[in-house]
Amino acid sequence: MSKRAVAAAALAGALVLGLTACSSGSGSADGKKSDGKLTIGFAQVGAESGWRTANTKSIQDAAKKAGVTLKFSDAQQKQENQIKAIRSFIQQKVDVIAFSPVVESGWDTVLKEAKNAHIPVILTDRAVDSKDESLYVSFLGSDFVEEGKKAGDWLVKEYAAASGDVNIVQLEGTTGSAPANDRKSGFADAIKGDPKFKVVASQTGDFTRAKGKEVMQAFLKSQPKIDVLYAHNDDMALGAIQAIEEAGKKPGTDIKIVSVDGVKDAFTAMSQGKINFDVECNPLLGDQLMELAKKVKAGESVERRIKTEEGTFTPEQATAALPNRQY
Ligand code: GZL
Repeated sequence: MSKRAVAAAALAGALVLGLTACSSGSGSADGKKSDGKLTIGFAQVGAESGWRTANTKSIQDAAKKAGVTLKFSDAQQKQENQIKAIRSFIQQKVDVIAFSPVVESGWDTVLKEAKNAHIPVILTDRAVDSKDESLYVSFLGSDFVEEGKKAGDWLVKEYAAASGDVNIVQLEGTTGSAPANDRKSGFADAIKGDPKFKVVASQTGDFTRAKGKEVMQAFLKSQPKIDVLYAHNDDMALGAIQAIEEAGKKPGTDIKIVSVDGVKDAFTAMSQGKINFDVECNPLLGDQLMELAKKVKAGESVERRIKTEEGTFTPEQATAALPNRQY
């Protein structure tokens, strides 16, 4: 066969292969993938913090590794955008919907639409306050009350010998979100036994560095004496550190800081003595989510509540962990 004929045959073969590959994923008439591949629609909160970025990467990497088709949306911390994304996933007839609810309330209507479309829902990271437990099959994420308690327990130990008032300012997470509500209540429970601990100011910094800095600047102006900052996440703590330093004070010394998440930038601040204690909140939920979604699609029973493993870090522990910290 001439060279030209061989080349023509090879090109024809490649074209056929290509078309076959494209058509095999098209699925049945209703648009639902029928090639056995799992398709997940994931509605992410946003990209507000180092924790969220690590969480998104974990989910995207895990989907690739598991051969899962991931339809991903970033809601820019707006509930209406998450609801729109969930409705779009219902229209696209995905196999499973997963999301991290930006706030606890206001989900029943759209989750009932998913239920009526026979699309199972998995909650990751944050919870909803719906009374109707049939609206989701499982909740994979941290125990935020426990995280707040760990922060408070550390403070009680740290100030065991102190006699005078310990004035605390609190940077809260996104208003109405499960981590903000629960980290606040867990912390309050841990310190309520000793009247010397006084939360003299508490305001949302919306989990961002910029807002955390802005609110800390206001605290520094309005509060005559601040001994401790309790930040519901590291990004707000890092923003607050900038404000404290610009006010001529030493974070970690003049104002002690206890935070939550355990991201790399916070560990760097801890190694510099600027944050005194960090309660880990594990963002690496991707692999567990893929396994869970595969079981759900296969009709297997799954646990209603799956809590993530996480620890706490002193400056020494954070410094030692820094070189290998993934996020
Ligand atoms: C907690 C997560 C929180 C993090 C913040 O699981 O929802 O949202 O603590 C993030 O950093 O913005």
